[in-house]
Amino acid sequence: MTADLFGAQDDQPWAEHLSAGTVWHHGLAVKHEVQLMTAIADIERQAGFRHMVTPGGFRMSAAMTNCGQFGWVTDQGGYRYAESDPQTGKVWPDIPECFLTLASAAAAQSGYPGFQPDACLINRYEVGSRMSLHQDKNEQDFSAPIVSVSLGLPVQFQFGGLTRKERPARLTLEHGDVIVWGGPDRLRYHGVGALKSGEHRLLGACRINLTFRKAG
Ligand code: MD3
Ligand code: FE
Repeated sequence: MTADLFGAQDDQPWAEHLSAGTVWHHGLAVKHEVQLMTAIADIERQAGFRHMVTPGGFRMSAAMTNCGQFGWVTDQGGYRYAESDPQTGKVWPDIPECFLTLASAAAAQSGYPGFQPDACLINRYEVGSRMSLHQDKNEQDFSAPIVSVSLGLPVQFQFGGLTRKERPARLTLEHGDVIVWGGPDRLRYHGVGALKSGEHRLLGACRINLTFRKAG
Protein backbone atom coordinates (compact mmCIF):
# COMPACT_ATOMS: atom_id res chain seq x y z
CA MET A 1 0.00 0.00 0.00
CA THR A 2 1.39 3.38 -0.98
CA ALA A 3 -0.50 4.91 1.94
CA ASP A 4 2.07 3.33 4.25
CA LEU A 5 4.96 4.85 2.29
CA PHE A 6 3.42 8.30 2.49
CA GLY A 7 2.21 7.67 6.04
CA ALA A 8 5.83 7.29 7.14
CA GLN A 9 6.36 11.02 6.40
CA ASP A 10 3.81 11.80 9.08
CA ASP A 11 6.07 10.37 11.75
CA GLN A 12 8.64 13.12 11.19
CA PRO A 13 8.16 16.47 12.89
CA TRP A 14 7.31 19.34 10.53
CA ALA A 15 6.56 22.99 11.09
CA GLU A 16 4.10 25.50 9.65
CA HIS A 17 3.52 29.21 10.22
CA LEU A 18 -0.05 29.82 11.45
CA SER A 19 0.41 33.57 11.24
CA ALA A 20 3.25 36.11 11.50
CA GLY A 21 4.17 35.35 15.13
CA THR A 22 3.03 31.74 15.47
CA VAL A 23 4.73 28.49 14.48
CA TRP A 24 3.13 25.03 14.83
CA HIS A 25 5.73 22.28 15.23
CA HIS A 26 3.87 19.05 14.55
CA GLY A 27 5.17 16.11 16.60
CA LEU A 28 8.26 17.94 17.86
CA ALA A 29 7.88 16.56 21.40
CA VAL A 30 7.13 12.94 20.45
CA LYS A 31 10.74 11.84 20.76
CA HIS A 32 10.84 13.23 24.30
CA GLU A 33 7.51 11.78 25.41
CA VAL A 34 8.82 9.32 28.02
CA GLN A 35 11.21 11.85 29.57
CA LEU A 36 8.44 14.47 29.66
CA MET A 37 5.92 12.09 31.25
CA THR A 38 8.46 10.97 33.86
CA ALA A 39 9.15 14.61 34.75
CA ILE A 40 5.41 15.37 34.99
CA ALA A 41 4.92 12.43 37.39
CA ASP A 42 7.77 13.76 39.51
CA ILE A 43 6.23 17.27 39.63
CA GLU A 44 2.84 15.80 40.49
CA ARG A 45 4.31 14.10 43.56
CA GLN A 46 5.47 17.50 44.86
CA ALA A 47 2.59 19.67 43.65
CA GLY A 48 -0.54 17.67 42.87
CA PHE A 49 -3.09 18.48 40.16
CA ARG A 50 -6.09 20.37 41.49
CA HIS A 51 -9.22 22.03 40.13
CA MET A 52 -8.88 25.73 40.85
CA VAL A 53 -11.83 28.07 41.24
CA THR A 54 -12.26 31.18 39.09
CA PRO A 55 -12.89 34.61 40.66
CA GLY A 56 -16.51 34.14 39.55
CA GLY A 57 -16.76 30.99 41.67
CA PHE A 58 -16.59 28.36 38.91
CA ARG A 59 -14.49 25.20 39.31
CA MET A 60 -12.16 24.91 36.32
CA SER A 61 -12.69 21.68 34.41
CA ALA A 62 -8.99 21.19 33.67
CA ALA A 63 -6.88 20.10 36.65
CA MET A 64 -3.70 22.18 37.06
CA THR A 65 -0.32 22.32 38.67
CA ASN A 66 2.85 24.36 38.04
CA CYS A 67 6.60 24.26 38.05
CA GLY A 68 9.04 27.15 37.94
CA GLN A 69 9.63 30.26 40.02
CA PHE A 70 6.06 31.43 39.36
CA GLY A 71 2.88 29.36 39.25
CA TRP A 72 -0.40 30.52 37.78
CA VAL A 73 -3.24 30.32 40.30
CA THR A 74 -6.84 31.41 40.54
CA ASP A 75 -9.25 31.61 43.45
CA GLN A 76 -12.04 33.91 44.63
CA GLY A 77 -9.39 36.64 44.93
CA GLY A 78 -8.49 36.65 41.23
CA TYR A 79 -6.02 35.30 38.67
CA ARG A 80 -2.32 35.79 39.44
CA TYR A 81 1.14 34.29 39.62
CA ALA A 82 2.30 33.01 43.01
CA GLU A 83 5.78 31.93 44.10
CA SER A 84 4.43 29.19 46.36
CA ASP A 85 1.77 26.52 46.03
CA PRO A 86 -1.29 27.63 48.00
CA GLN A 87 -2.07 23.98 48.68
CA THR A 88 1.22 23.19 50.46
CA GLY A 89 2.86 26.57 51.14
CA LYS A 90 6.02 25.26 49.44
CA VAL A 91 7.73 26.77 46.41
CA TRP A 92 6.76 25.13 43.10
CA PRO A 93 9.05 22.36 41.80
CA ASP A 94 11.84 23.51 39.49
CA ILE A 95 11.22 23.39 35.76
CA PRO A 96 12.90 20.12 34.68
CA GLU A 97 15.91 20.42 32.37
CA CYS A 98 14.12 18.44 29.61
CA PHE A 99 11.23 20.96 29.67
CA LEU A 100 13.61 23.94 29.39
CA THR A 101 15.59 22.38 26.56
CA LEU A 102 12.46 21.65 24.53
CA ALA A 103 10.81 25.03 25.17
CA SER A 104 13.87 27.11 24.35
CA ALA A 105 14.71 25.04 21.26
CA ALA A 106 11.14 25.39 19.96
CA ALA A 107 11.19 29.14 20.62
CA ALA A 108 14.58 29.57 18.91
CA GLN A 109 13.39 27.60 15.86
CA SER A 110 10.40 29.94 15.70
CA GLY A 111 12.38 33.17 15.68
CA TYR A 112 12.49 33.81 19.45
CA PRO A 113 16.08 33.17 20.56
CA GLY A 114 17.01 33.27 24.25
CA PHE A 115 13.60 32.30 25.65
CA GLN A 116 14.00 31.58 29.37
CA PRO A 117 10.62 30.71 30.89
CA ASP A 118 10.15 31.20 34.63
CA ALA A 119 6.69 29.63 34.75
CA CYS A 120 5.23 26.41 33.41
CA LEU A 121 1.53 25.74 33.86
CA ILE A 122 0.52 22.11 33.48
CA ASN A 123 -3.11 21.50 32.51
CA ARG A 124 -4.65 18.04 32.65
CA TYR A 125 -7.88 17.43 30.73
CA GLU A 126 -10.16 14.46 31.35
CA VAL A 127 -12.96 13.57 28.93
CA GLY A 128 -15.36 16.54 28.81
CA SER A 129 -12.86 19.07 30.22
CA ARG A 130 -12.44 22.27 28.22
CA MET A 131 -11.07 25.78 28.44
CA SER A 132 -13.16 28.66 27.19
CA LEU A 133 -11.87 31.47 24.98
CA HIS A 134 -9.46 33.76 26.86
CA GLN A 135 -6.26 35.80 26.60
CA ASP A 136 -3.10 35.09 28.62
CA LYS A 137 -2.36 38.48 30.12
CA ASN A 138 -1.30 37.90 33.73
CA GLU A 139 2.38 37.96 32.70
CA GLN A 140 4.60 41.03 33.22
CA ASP A 141 6.27 40.92 29.85
CA PHE A 142 4.37 40.36 26.61
CA SER A 143 7.54 40.60 24.52
CA ALA A 144 8.41 36.99 25.43
CA PRO A 145 6.58 34.24 23.51
CA ILE A 146 4.48 31.44 24.99
CA VAL A 147 5.34 27.84 24.18
CA SER A 148 2.68 25.15 24.42
CA VAL A 149 3.30 21.38 24.36
CA SER A 150 0.41 18.95 23.88
CA LEU A 151 0.53 15.34 25.08
CA GLY A 152 -2.06 12.56 24.94
CA LEU A 153 -5.47 12.69 23.28
CA PRO A 154 -6.07 15.16 20.42
CA VAL A 155 -8.28 18.19 20.99
CA GLN A 156 -9.87 20.96 18.99
CA PHE A 157 -8.00 24.20 19.61
CA GLN A 158 -9.55 27.62 18.96
CA PHE A 159 -7.12 30.18 17.57
CA GLY A 160 -8.86 33.52 17.83
CA GLY A 161 -8.01 37.12 17.09
CA LEU A 162 -7.09 40.10 19.22
CA THR A 163 -10.74 40.76 20.04
CA ARG A 164 -13.24 38.30 21.47
CA LYS A 165 -15.70 38.84 18.66
CA GLU A 166 -13.34 37.65 15.91
CA ARG A 167 -14.38 34.11 14.94
CA PRO A 168 -11.62 31.65 15.96
CA ALA A 169 -9.96 29.28 13.50
CA ARG A 170 -10.17 25.66 14.64
CA LEU A 171 -7.27 23.26 14.52
CA THR A 172 -6.59 19.87 16.01
CA LEU A 173 -3.68 19.66 18.43
CA GLU A 174 -2.16 16.20 18.63
CA HIS A 175 0.24 14.34 20.86
CA GLY A 176 3.70 15.92 20.64
CA ASP A 177 2.62 19.14 18.94
CA VAL A 178 4.44 22.27 20.09
CA ILE A 179 3.16 25.75 19.27
CA VAL A 180 5.07 28.97 19.79
CA TRP A 181 3.08 32.24 19.95
CA GLY A 182 4.72 35.59 20.19
CA GLY A 183 5.02 39.10 18.82
CA PRO A 184 1.76 40.20 17.18
CA ASP A 185 0.02 36.95 18.24
CA ARG A 186 0.94 37.03 21.92
CA LEU A 187 -2.43 38.39 23.04
CA ARG A 188 -4.68 36.40 20.75
CA TYR A 189 -7.78 34.85 22.23
CA HIS A 190 -7.61 31.05 22.38
CA GLY A 191 -9.49 28.14 23.88
CA VAL A 192 -9.76 24.38 23.96
CA GLY A 193 -12.89 22.38 23.04
CA ALA A 194 -14.24 19.62 25.27
CA LEU A 195 -11.97 16.56 25.28
CA LYS A 196 -13.57 13.66 23.43
CA SER A 197 -13.30 10.16 24.79
CA GLY A 198 -10.47 8.00 23.53
CA GLU A 199 -7.50 6.03 24.68
CA HIS A 200 -3.96 7.31 24.18
CA ARG A 201 -1.24 4.64 24.24
CA LEU A 202 0.77 6.57 26.85
CA LEU A 203 -1.76 8.74 28.73
CA GLY A 204 -5.02 6.80 28.50
CA ALA A 205 -8.20 8.92 28.45
CA CYS A 206 -6.48 12.21 29.07
CA ARG A 207 -4.60 15.15 27.57
CA ILE A 208 -1.85 17.17 29.23
CA ASN A 209 -0.70 20.60 28.07
CA LEU A 210 2.46 22.36 29.21
CA THR A 211 2.47 26.14 28.78
CA PHE A 212 5.78 27.95 29.21
CA ARG A 213 5.73 31.66 29.96
CA LYS A 214 7.92 34.49 31.14
CA ALA A 215 5.72 35.63 34.00
CA GLY A 216 8.00 37.71 36.23
C1 MD3 B 1 -2.44 31.66 21.60
N1 MD3 B 1 -3.86 26.35 27.68
O1 MD3 B 1 -3.30 27.42 30.07
S1 MD3 B 1 -1.96 26.66 25.46
C2 MD3 B 1 -3.70 28.19 29.18
O2 MD3 B 1 -4.24 23.42 25.80
C3 MD3 B 1 -4.09 27.64 27.87
O3 MD3 B 1 -4.20 23.83 27.91
C4 MD3 B 1 -4.27 25.66 26.49
O4 MD3 B 1 -4.57 28.33 27.06
C5 MD3 B 1 -4.22 24.19 26.74
O5 MD3 B 1 -3.78 29.41 29.32
C6 MD3 B 1 -3.50 25.93 25.29
C7 MD3 B 1 -2.06 27.55 24.04
C8 MD3 B 1 -1.89 29.00 24.02
C9 MD3 B 1 -1.33 29.69 25.06
C10 MD3 B 1 -1.12 31.03 24.92
C11 MD3 B 1 -1.47 31.71 23.76
C12 MD3 B 1 -2.27 29.65 22.92
C13 MD3 B 1 -2.06 31.00 22.75
C14 MD3 B 1 -1.24 33.08 23.59
C15 MD3 B 1 -1.60 33.69 22.45
C16 MD3 B 1 -2.20 33.00 21.45
FE1 FE C 1 -4.25 30.41 27.61
